Amino acid sequence: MLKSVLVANRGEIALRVVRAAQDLGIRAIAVFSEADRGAPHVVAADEAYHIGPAPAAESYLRIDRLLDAARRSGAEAIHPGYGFLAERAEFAEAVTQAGLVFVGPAAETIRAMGDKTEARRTMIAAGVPVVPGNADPIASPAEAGRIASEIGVPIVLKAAAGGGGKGMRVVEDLGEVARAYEACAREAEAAFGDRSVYVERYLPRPRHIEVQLCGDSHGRVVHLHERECSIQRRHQKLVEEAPSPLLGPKDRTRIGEAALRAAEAVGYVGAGTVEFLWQDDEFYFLEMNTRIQVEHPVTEMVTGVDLVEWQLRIASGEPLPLSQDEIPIAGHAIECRITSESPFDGFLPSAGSVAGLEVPGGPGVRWDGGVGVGSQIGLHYDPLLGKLIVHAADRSSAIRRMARALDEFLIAGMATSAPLLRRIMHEPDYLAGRLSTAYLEDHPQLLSEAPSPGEREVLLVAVALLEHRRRGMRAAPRIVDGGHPLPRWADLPRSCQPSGSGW
Ligand code: MV4
Repeated sequence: MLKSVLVANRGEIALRVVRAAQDLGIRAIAVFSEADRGAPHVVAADEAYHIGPAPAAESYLRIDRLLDAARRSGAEAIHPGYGFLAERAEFAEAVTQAGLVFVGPAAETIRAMGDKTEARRTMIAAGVPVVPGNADPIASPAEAGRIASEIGVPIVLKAAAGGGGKGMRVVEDLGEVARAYEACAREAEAAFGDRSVYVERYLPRPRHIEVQLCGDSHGRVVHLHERECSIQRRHQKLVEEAPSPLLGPKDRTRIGEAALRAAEAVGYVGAGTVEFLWQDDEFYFLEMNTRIQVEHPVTEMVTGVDLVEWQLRIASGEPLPLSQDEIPIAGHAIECRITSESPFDGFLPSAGSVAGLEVPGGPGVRWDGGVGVGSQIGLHYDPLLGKLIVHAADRSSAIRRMARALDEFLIAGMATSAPLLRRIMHEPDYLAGRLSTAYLEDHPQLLSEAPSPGEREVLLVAVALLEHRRRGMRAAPRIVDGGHPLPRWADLPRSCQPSGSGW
């Protein structure tokens, strides 16, 4: 087993990795930018190294500074988390060349899956279904037009070096293809330094289902079933669950086996995910993510596997702890992402200081957070504050439990996604499992402003209640603001309550 690992990340995932390492008796080494002094991942780690000013380009993205911190700390391995450098082949390569263990797949695997046309060709060769289209980069506008007329509109043009929806262009009209191709290639050149573009048939309302994989360095691969990630906004997921509510046992087996073929085709080592689009009883390979993902906890809750522990065991050269038939699904799990964005203001990022934080608890509730009271939430990094995850026997119990946990959850000091998530947990289509990647566009009422909740009043009550609970007082509080008694949380009009009729 590794003895030490440097966590090249911040926020909730850095804390998540620190905890998993410490659970295994591995010394956890944090790094931090100027903005993250005293952050929870830093406090929790066994050691921490300053790597530069707040901007990520001068800290968390600086390979030289990370390697220097690794050298100074004597770290044996580097865990990249997600985002930042997690899927940069040159980082994995630099880590290995420095004589350290990269907790993730080989640099060549990262590079091969980062090129979306190469990934498509690999999957076709492995017998994994891909969206109809072409697998080679398109050479000219004329060729784009020819392929489009073969497969028919609508089509989507994608950057070979893209992924995650960046540089995607939907074309509805054959006459527009050549111009769209030029624009897409130009954008791809500017964004990724690579103007290669490929074509797929466009699926209008697909569901997004992904399969979790783990491979060890002894040639074995298992999958840990699927996650449903259809509720998203501009490619940022909001709610994820496992298993997918609309997959029967037969389809579950089909998609799991396809994901295993994908992993075997690239000799996958580490934790990874195969993303599929699902439409009309068919599924199609989309991308392979060569990292631990934000939504990994829902898989952990239904399989009982600690995926970060597995990553560290795999990186230590250990065999996979379980075989495929030892990984059943038990119950249902849901994750809600709490971000510092205002859902009723076009998801405007919201900055501020965390004035109060009340984290839910009780049976089947998990909070993977990266902030504490006093944390400054700025605009330098991703807005993810933490993730609320619940597990229950079945989907409707899990939804009720999530609604309850969201009611308990309280963060004061900035706008968050929590009110929107509460609404989703009561929305009939969500309850019925009628999900698609167009869910939010199809339910615009969820994004309309709450009926005059008296935001300041609610906030004052929240902060006062937090203070009350912090002092360990039990009696019902009488909260007074400027001489006027304020209502208790439970006394607020229903429209002001997170779980009230207005939500
Ligand atoms: C698509 C598609 C429809 N048809 N490809 C967006 C993220 C990137 N990984 C690929 N994406 C899509 N590719 C074809 N041929 C629709 C999407 C898409 C999407 C995919 C997954 C999750 C959310 C999405 C939201 C909008 C569009």
